[in-house]
Amino acid sequence: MLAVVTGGAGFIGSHTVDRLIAGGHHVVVLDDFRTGKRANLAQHAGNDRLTIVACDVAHGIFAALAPVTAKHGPVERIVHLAAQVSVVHSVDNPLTDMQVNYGGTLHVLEYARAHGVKKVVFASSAAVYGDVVEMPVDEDTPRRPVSPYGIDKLASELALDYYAAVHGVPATWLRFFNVYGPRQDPGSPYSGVISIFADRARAGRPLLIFGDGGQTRDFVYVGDVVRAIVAALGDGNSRVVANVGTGGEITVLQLARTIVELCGNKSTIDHAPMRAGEILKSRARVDRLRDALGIVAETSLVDGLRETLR
Ligand code: UD2
Repeated sequence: MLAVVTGGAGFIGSHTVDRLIAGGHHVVVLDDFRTGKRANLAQHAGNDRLTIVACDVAHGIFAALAPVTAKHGPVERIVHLAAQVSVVHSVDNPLTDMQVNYGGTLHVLEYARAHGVKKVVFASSAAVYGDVVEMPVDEDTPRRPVSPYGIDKLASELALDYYAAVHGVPATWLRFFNVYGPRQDPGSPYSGVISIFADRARAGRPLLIFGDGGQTRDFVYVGDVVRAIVAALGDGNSRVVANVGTGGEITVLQLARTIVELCGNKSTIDHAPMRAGEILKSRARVDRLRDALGIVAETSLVDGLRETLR
């Protein structure tokens, strides 16, 4: 199978590529390398089943894919992960967010429609729900995003549903909760909290918690997320949406303590004011992930943290 992974040089993307290549597929990575890194794919150097093309999805993917398909045949499946990933950035730059995160999805869908792609899998987000009181959150919870990022992810979901219904482009979309694991970049203040805490705790530096640390998140290991992506890439489940989480939750304070303990050093835990727009609780209902896609997150938080720290 020839599969395209947009954002394939990123954190989740590169793990997806690893899995698809291990499964014997030919993979084409489209990435603009703004946040993706070639180093994330260095393990496949010299493998002729991986083709890497520099491409910004906001500008379309037809031209980037034409030489590849001329050589290797038609694209059968697309995993669309390329995105502007920061919620905070989207608040300050809603137009860029729309161009990349919604526009990019439309470009992918236009390609899929024109070329009869057999499945598009899209990375949506828990951000489409906004601030929800009732936990766990199921997929039918009203979508009330509170950021341009969440709005563009939701708009993308609607576009997928429309292209599936009207143009017959099979599509499945997954709402990721808090994904973590190796290769997540701790480089920005808005990087995933586990990447930041791991980076600091390893160096014995203080961990900074925003608020009292009582807020909870459903942290799901990237290996489990990739299993869900690959399951969704198969036939069936068109117009199906599923949360991707563990169904559990942990407070940020407990998380910080666990990471310090695993590192076995003396990082202190400090506090700063709560971030604006912060949600207090987040936990996925994961029945649909199990029932529709046959996936249950199986990596415990401690095992996933150990792997991340290693
Ligand atoms: C996650 C997603 C985001 C969006 C959102 C939807 C990640 C990295 N981000 O944002 O893309 O889908 O969910 O709701 O998955 N924290 C600290 N100290 C730090 C960094 C973070 O205390 O140094 C706290 C932060 O205030 C929050 C929690 O840790 O309560 C998780 O923060 P995050 O940035 O990893 O993810 P989140 O849930 O804000």
